[in-house]
Parts: sequence; C-alpha cells; structure tokens
Amino acid sequence: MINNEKICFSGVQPSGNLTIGNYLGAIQNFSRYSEDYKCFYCVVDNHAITVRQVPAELRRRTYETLALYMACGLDPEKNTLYVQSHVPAHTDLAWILNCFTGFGELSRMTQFKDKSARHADNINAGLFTYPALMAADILLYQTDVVPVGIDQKQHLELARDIATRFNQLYPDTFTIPTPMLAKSGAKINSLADPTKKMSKSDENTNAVVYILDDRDTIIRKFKRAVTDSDTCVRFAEGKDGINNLMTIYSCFTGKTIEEIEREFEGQGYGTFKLAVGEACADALAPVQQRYNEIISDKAFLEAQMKKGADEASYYARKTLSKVKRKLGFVQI
Ligand code: AQP
Repeated sequence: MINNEKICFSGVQPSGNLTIGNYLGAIQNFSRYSEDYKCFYCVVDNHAITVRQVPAELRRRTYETLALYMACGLDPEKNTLYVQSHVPAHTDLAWILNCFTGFGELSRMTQFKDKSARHADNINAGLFTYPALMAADILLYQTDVVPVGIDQKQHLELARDIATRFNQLYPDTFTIPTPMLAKSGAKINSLADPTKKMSKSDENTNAVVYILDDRDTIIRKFKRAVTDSDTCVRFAEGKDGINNLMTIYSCFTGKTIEEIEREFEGQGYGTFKLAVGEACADALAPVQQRYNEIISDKAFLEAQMKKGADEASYYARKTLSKVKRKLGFVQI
C-alpha cells in the first residue's frame, strides 16, 4: 500500500506470442483490479532475456504485448502500463534482493529446473536469479495483490519469504504481497500434451492457441487437440485433455463444468472440440479487432510507454530510496 492506495502488480514476458494461457490465467483478470487498486502492469523484457531472444523479435513483441494489454481492456488512463527496462529501479532493487535470497531457495524453483533442462546450452545466472528480479518487480510498488497463473505461485511465495526476511532485519520496509489466482483458468494446458502447461515458447505451435490466431487456425488447433479413448464429455481424473478443453470452454463461455457436461451429453468429442474452438474464436475476435487498431499506431504506443515509465518510476523511487536508506547506503 502507498498513500492509502491498495496496489496491484503483474507482468508478462515478451518472450513469444501471447497464448490463451497468458490471457485466461493472467491478463483477463488484470482489469478486475483497475477500479479498487492502483494497478501496475509491466512488459517484463528483462525477464525475457534469461532465454536468448532475437533482438528484432523482442522489440516487436514488446510493442505487441503493450498493445495486447490495451486490447484486453486495460485503459492506460486507469492503469500504469509500462516496460520493465524503462524503470531501472527494478534491476537496482533486484541486485539488493539477490543478497537476501538463498542459493538453496533458488535451486528449488521448478521453472529454473524446467528452463535449464530446455535450454541446456545457456543455463545463465539470470535464469537462476529470475525470482529475485520478480520479487523486486513486486516489492518495489508495495504491492498488495499479484494476479498470476499457478506456474508463478512458487515465485510469489519466494517473494513473500524475501520480503518477510528483509522486514525482520529492517522493519516496515515491504508490503507482503498476496498471489491472486484465477478461479478457473489458472493453469491452461498444452493441446498436444495436456499434462503440461501451455507455453508461449513451446516449439510445437499446434500445442498452443495464440491470442492473435485467426478463427480457422483456432478451430483447427482445437479439432486436433489430444483427448482420450472415452467418448463422454465429463470432467474426471485421467481425462487431462478433456478436462483442459472443458476448463477453456468454461472460461470463454462462463458455463460451469456441470452445465457443460449436460450440454454435451450423448455427443462425441468432435462436436465438443468444435464448440470449444468457436467459443474461443468468438471471445478473442473483439480483442483482435482492438489490437489491430492499436498496433498500427507506434507513436501512440511509445507515448504510453513513456507515460507509464514516468508514473512507475515515481512510485518505484520511493521504495528504492527507503531500502537504500535502511541498508546504510549513502544517498546524495
Ligand atoms: N498455461 C498457462 N495457464 C495459465 N496462466 C498462465 N500463464 C502463463 N502460462 C499460463 C500466466 O501468464 C502470466 C505471464 O506469464 P510470463 O510471460 O511471465 O511467463 P510464463 O509464466 O513462463 O509463461 P509462458 O507462456 O510459459 O512463457 P515462456 O514460454 O516464455 O516461459 C503469468 O501470470 C503466468 O502465470
């Protein structure tokens, strides 16, 4: 909390084209906080370079992610939308928090284990200390709530531990943040391997539905989604593929799992998959339309980046100077 304002913070990496996992697990929920919280939504480009990025693609995706924030309903007048590397306080605080984070704690992070297995040729220190930067992102704004998908819950717990440890040594420095998981959609799985999270960096593009996929592509991908040898549309253990599709359908239509089971009683998987594809395409159409209007106006996006970075810096500086003062750094 800053000046009696409750604070919400979250971010998305411009590390690939955004997926319906990013949308349902995170971005769609961001606007829920706009009325009651001061919201900071960041394009976390510093995090993205923990994995090698092609510079031109990183640049393009940074604009795209900001445009998608707005297309998904985040009004830049009500939310602070900005790019992480434009506010150097993030990396400044990250260094400090690195010195309050245990090697053992970082070694236990499942994302580090997964990503170092996937990028065995580039297991860099940034990938390892990613959670300390994420803690800095959040703690810098005295954040109360962080809307995220389940995969980020472990990092959030570490951020809470780091904040608590710091507060014990230097009382009343950080607000302890609370993760806010979407009621449904906090973990959307791959269409090709439904035991695995849907990821924007998955090499198999058929496993992933991107927010900007066109209608035919969306429907084709859902038609090919892996299911099981049963034929009944019901949510049950061992039916990962169908459970995932039912969750996606539920998120896009607002129907409960019971309502979906009743709706498709006696119908095969083919009919159901088509319905999921159509519901997803229908829901994303207005987002895509708004996105196309925004993305073409680069000057507007740059002006928003600048405005967002100025706003975020104002808040970030307050916490950073408090932290430095408490640590005993000489400030001039
Ligand atoms: N499959 C998912 N289901 C629900 N939520 C998800 N999120 C990501 N994937 C899913 C949530 O989206 C937000 C932004 O994620 P991120 O950009 O910080 O990176 P990530 O969590 O590592 O997501 P990706 O798509 O898997 O990226 P890559 O492939 O680059 O690692 C977060 O709130 C996340 O929980």
